[in-house]
Amino acid sequence: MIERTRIADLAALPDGPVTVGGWVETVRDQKKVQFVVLRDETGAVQLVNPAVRAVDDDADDSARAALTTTETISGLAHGTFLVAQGTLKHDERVKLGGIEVKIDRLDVVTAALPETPIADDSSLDKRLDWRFLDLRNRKQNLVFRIQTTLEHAFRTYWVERDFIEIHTPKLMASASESRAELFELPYFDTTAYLAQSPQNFKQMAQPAGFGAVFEIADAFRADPSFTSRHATEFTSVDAEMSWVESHEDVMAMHEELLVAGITAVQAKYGVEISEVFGFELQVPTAPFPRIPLAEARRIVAEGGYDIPRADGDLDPEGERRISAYAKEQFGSDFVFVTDYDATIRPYYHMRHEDDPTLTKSYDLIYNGTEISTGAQREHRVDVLTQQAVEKGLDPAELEWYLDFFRYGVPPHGGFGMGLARVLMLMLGQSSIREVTYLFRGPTRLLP
Ligand code: AMO
Repeated sequence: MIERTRIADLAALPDGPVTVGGWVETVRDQKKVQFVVLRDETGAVQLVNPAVRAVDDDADDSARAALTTTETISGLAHGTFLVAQGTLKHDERVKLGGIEVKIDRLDVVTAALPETPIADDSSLDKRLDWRFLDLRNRKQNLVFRIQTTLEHAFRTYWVERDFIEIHTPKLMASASESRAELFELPYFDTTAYLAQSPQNFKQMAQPAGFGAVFEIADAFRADPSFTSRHATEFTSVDAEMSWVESHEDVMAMHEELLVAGITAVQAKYGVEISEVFGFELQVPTAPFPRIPLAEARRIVAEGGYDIPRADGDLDPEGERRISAYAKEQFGSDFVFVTDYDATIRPYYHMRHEDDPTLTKSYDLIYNGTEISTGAQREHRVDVLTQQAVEKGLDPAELEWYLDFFRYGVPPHGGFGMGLARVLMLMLGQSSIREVTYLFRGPTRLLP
């Protein structure tokens, strides 16, 4: 490894020799002194160089080297990667972190082209065209450090409770959710479909005797829409567990998981989030409020908004309104909307014993937008088959899935949650494109 001190670690060092490496953020080339703001993955530091603009013919080697360094700095393009050796000095007057590095030697590693294709005010689409440059921004960098911590905390929560991590195939012989939004591809002499969700295979872990499982992996939806919350490929955070008595057990695990995740993010990045995003990240407290869908519809209607389909799901405006209600009434950024009508839920959701028109299911809404769907599953194969038929599905095509329920299976339930949606809503961003490493949508396959 090339030896260097990470910029964030400089502040803890005493004054003295250091080596730093990173890319050029800004250059201020004054007559007598030059300043370079150098950034690496941890932060930024000011490098300073007393400018040597000319030397006499009989100048010694060190004077000539100083001239070369000055000329190099004058020619530095934004984005150039370099390594600088120098002397660290703590100085309260330096705005950027109270430290600076006086350059002794500077080596350009790779020079950038002089014109940077994007600027801070470029459109989101343009920034995504140049995502590798866009990601150099402190804000984007922070998003992905937060994502790492969030996923790690989710995994830790599950691993500590003996959930098994699974990796289900993304090439499938049939649809995992509905036949809409399905990507189809040639597969030797047959057709394969990209998994819309690990739904079938995380359920398979129940008759397999795994008890409880989770997966964090890609899911694909051929969704032609251009909303701020839809992608054609997204990271789905999924869990499924045995022995649930109702969707209530799934919600209880789900809210604990989110509290654990956001607590970890707040502990590690709370200060930086308030610096960079300008707000205090709120750690939620469990239990989150639960509102049955029928009541949610009534609350939203009483608030003066008519959901387009009176017997349907909440539309985005309905979600915003029920979320605002939960915030106002319960002080909660999260709300579970429960007990969806069977007509608007998949056949595999279990229905209430006392009212088969309703499912034992929920959507989780966070700061105004749906982030997740969960449910207890129907594990009785005769009921499951009947529900599939009612939905117009051909049981013959589902035989491989129905087999999971024919050789003994415990009652079970779980949820799927879009990782980018959680991040977008946690960080108050306007689109999942901002918090997805490389977004995929109907018109975006590059980079
Ligand atoms: P559902 O279809 O509601 O449920 O998806 C679960 C969650 O996945 C995210 N999501 C998306 N994110 C970005 N772009 C998309 N096109 C997209 N589609 C879905 C959302 C959504 O809430 N099998 C069930 C889950 C379960 O019951 O376990 C399912 O897939 O955050």
